[in-house]
Amino acid sequence: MKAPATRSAARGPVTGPTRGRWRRGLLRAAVLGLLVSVLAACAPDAPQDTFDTAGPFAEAPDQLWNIVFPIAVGVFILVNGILIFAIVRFRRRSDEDDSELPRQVAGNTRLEILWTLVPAVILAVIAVPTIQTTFDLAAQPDDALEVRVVAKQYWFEFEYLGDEGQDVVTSTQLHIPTEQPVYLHMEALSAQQPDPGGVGPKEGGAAEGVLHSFWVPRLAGKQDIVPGQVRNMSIQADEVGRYEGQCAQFCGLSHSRMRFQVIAQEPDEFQAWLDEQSEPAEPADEADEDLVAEGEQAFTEAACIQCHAIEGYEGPDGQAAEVRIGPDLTHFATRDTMAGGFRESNRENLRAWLEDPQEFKPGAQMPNLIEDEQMDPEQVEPLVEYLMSLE
Ligand code: HEC
Ligand SMILES: [Cu+2]
Repeated sequence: MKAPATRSAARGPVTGPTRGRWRRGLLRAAVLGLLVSVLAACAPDAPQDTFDTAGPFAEAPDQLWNIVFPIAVGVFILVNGILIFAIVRFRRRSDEDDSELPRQVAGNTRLEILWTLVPAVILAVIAVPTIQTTFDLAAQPDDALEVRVVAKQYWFEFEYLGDEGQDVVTSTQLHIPTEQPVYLHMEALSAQQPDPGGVGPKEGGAAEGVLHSFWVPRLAGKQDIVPGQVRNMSIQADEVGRYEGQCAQFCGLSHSRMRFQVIAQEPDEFQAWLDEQSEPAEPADEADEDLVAEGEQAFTEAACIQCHAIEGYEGPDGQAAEVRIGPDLTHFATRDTMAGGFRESNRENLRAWLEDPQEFKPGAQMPNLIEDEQMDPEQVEPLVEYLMSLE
């Protein structure tokens, strides 16, 4: 059948008031959308700005963007320009407008070839630097510091590898030296099973983690961490500073509270930090010794020892704390954020955390030990004193 020759034959008449309401709604949505985008771009201090790159592994994808974005804008303007032209030029001018349809060009071979070839050429041109950059970013850089990253619900563990790593394990705050590439070996592990340590396949339940994604926008692109696999990526910071990161893949109830910080230090300061972390904590001077001793004992009695490692710890019967289900607490007091880096680490927050982890961080995989009758409420204060002495 031939297409209907007139427009009013093709569809029923749209009455005036309905059309007006539609137009006003569309206009409002457009203005609101524009306003939101403009306001979002005005954030004065954006700690996770992908354009404010701070190292080569973030600059490479940014440079790619510099090529692709102008092309995309060109295509956008061209396509939408033609679209708007067609809408305005061939619009129905009134309800009584019975004019002919514009000239139909379906099946025009020359046009078909043109608009197949042009995008193909554009994509081919973009593919060259994209593939090059992808391969460059995937290679392990020379002289890299190697760190294992473990993603768990809902926090990151960091294990410094090799002899120079000195078996240091920490969480939530990743210290790195400036101007040196850091090559990450990333795994997703179960939140309830102990982490046996080391890169590679894991036995039993430890491997049963969920999908996460490691993202420090100013230092590198985003990399998914898939359970049962080791995913690699490099980061590097050219300047001393603190770079905010987060899990960027929905991984459960407290996904939005799964953050971390990369702390870049001068190489000698970093080395001093690493040396210090490799030793048991030195009790802080201002700590109340009796309370600390009480807290140290409570650490075993209140079941903390079943999930947390503390290097050099000795329980009432000489027990060592070595289980890696929750974060390693050896130098807990040297970190200034806690529980996935979404809150400051201080006495008040620590108290709130121990009293009710679920209230503090919904979905957290640390049980409420008071409710479970493992911990006496009286033990909270000594535990706070003890943990805050771990420097
Ligand atoms: C069943 C395992 C388990 C037990 C028992 C347990 N925790 Fe935890 N703990 C965890 C997990 C898992 C996390 C990480 C939660 C998160 O951030 O989502 C955690 C986090 C913490 C943190 C924050 C650490 C950091 O670096 O951010 C502290 C402090 C802590 N626990 C102290 C304790 C104390 C004290 C006890 C004993 C009263 C205890 N935990 C008992 C599993 C446990
Ligand atoms: Cu996550």
